[in-house]
Amino acid sequence: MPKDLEALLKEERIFKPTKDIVEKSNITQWMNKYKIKNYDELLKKANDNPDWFWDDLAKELEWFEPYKNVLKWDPPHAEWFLEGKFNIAHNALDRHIKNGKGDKIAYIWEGEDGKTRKITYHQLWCDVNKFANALRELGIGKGDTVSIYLPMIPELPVAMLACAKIGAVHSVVFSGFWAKAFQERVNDSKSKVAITTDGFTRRGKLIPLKENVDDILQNTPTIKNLIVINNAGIDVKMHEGRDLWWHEITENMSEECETEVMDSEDPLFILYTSGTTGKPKGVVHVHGGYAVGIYTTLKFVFDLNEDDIWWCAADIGWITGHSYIVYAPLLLGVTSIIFEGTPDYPDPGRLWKIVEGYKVNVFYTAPTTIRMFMKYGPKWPQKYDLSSIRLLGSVGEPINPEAWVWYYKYIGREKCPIMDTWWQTETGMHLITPLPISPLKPGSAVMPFPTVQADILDDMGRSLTEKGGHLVIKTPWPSMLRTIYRNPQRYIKTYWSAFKNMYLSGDVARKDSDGYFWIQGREDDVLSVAGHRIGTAEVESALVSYECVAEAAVVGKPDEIKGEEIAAFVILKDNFKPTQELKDTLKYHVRVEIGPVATPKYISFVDDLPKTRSGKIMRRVIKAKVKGEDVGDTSTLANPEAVDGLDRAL
Ligand code: 6R9
Repeated sequence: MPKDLEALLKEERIFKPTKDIVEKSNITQWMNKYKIKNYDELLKKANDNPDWFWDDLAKELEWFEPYKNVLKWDPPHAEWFLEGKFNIAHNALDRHIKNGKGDKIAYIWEGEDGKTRKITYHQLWCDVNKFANALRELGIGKGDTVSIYLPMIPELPVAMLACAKIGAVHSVVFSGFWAKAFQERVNDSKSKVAITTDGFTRRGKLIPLKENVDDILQNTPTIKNLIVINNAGIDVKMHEGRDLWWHEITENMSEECETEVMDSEDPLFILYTSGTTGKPKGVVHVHGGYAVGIYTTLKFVFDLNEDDIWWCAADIGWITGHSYIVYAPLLLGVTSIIFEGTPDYPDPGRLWKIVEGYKVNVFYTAPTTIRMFMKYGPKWPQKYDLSSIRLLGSVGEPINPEAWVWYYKYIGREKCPIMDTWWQTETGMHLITPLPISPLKPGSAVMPFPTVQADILDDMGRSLTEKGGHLVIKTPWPSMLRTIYRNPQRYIKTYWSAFKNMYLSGDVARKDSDGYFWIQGREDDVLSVAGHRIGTAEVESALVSYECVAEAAVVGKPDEIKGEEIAAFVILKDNFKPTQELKDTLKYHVRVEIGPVATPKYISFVDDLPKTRSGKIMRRVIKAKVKGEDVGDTSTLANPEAVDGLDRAL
């Protein structure tokens, strides 16, 4: 690490926010209302009375009919804002139009090629209403699922909000996934309509999305219509009776659309996330509690004010984009950036140029991006005026202290607190996070958000301090997942079976003697590649689906920039030769099956894989080998000699 950063890290282990930041913050204003003097008192008061806390904030949103109770907690099922009538789209759009804020800019969109569009709340509201009407014409209504497979173009939030408006449930699939992954998710969600685009460019290269989707639509029996956005302007074949152009079906639609009155607990969306075994899990979020949770966290953690320009540089295809690009900023009525491109294209100054150009005030990204910029060096951010930035955020994986101080120094100019927010697709909102008033320790996500009680447990359920253990959440929160779509048993088994009435996060973490949380990573077999969660099982099954592969084991290999890279160990069927060409073919195969994010960086051919006597692959042993660590106890292995084989392959 460079000397100046080392000094920064050593000298100030604790970074205290300035008096000015503390006094002006939304959380302080709110605390003043209740005469709460400091952070400790806030946590105590909120934890003692969570209903009071959430009730107060829920009232800042508009309910068609008020809820009767804040919470019904019947573990592992929570219901929030019971019997309240609500719609998130009404709160994100109609409420602002009614309050005369229609001319305010909701989104500043910047395309990969530098094109820009500014979309006011009124324009967004009209676009959403027109598309919502078009969906209704196609017979889509309350409770129907719609699969959305789009890059970061303005139609993506429009499509999501239109679904919400008419009570349909959206299921967005990240556009970086290959169509096969889309097929699996469409079938699991039983969607009636799918939405895609003719194509888009990534690093200047054209991705013909519609053509890829055509290949899989023979295998998605529930789909009646495919709606296509004319984005890249390329020639595509439209299937008579099935395919419809977005611009044609919206053309004559009314700009007004009646909002479906939903129950607080009605589903809003499904978002698939990788699990340890088999199929991805369809995490279900609802209208009421989800809205209140993300609204509150964006307001208090990222401290947004009326005039702020907010930039969450994630993809909408992941939960971070759902919560903090699409819904929460609109609920708060602020202006946000949507950026279609990649951070270092056409050069590593791209993000900083956007910050300078639009005078971004609060900026949120992932450690993998910061580590990439560390590699390019400070000269890139130094070319631009970043003085508009007031607060920074990090999400997706643990931020190592080196990256933290780099971010703090070169992007935050040693002035901006960094909100290292820990949360998950399942949690919907930040759960362990600093507030702008918290003293910070680089690399720690600080403490649970008010009302949330988290703990670190050993296998026996005993609370641990200063030791790594299972990170659990002991209290319900409004935007928690309600179930796994069409698989309620899996919901219970995955999250609520390890410890009674506690949510098992699947992460390993440590709590220090000051009560600060340090997240260490996933404890199951989910990889985190550049902040994307990828199940080892998914990559393995893609590998095994190739004709010459007998068996495969996938582990994460630590990587300075991406956090982890995928390393695959493959046993070939007899008669197949382990060649470099075959390695490349396998990489390509996984790419096609799942998508570029899941492509293994390393492939090694082995004769055997270490297994338990019950036949389970011991990924722990393989992982230790990949990391060059001691493999530990191998007495439970059926074939200890396989470990030596790994050595030869590495
Ligand atoms: C929001 C999001 C969730 C997993 C989670 C954990 C890791 C997220 C983190 C973090 C350390 C943070 N994670 N935020 N680890 N510090 N601030 O990323 O959701 O895609 O579901 O991933 O990401 O391992 O369990 P999701």
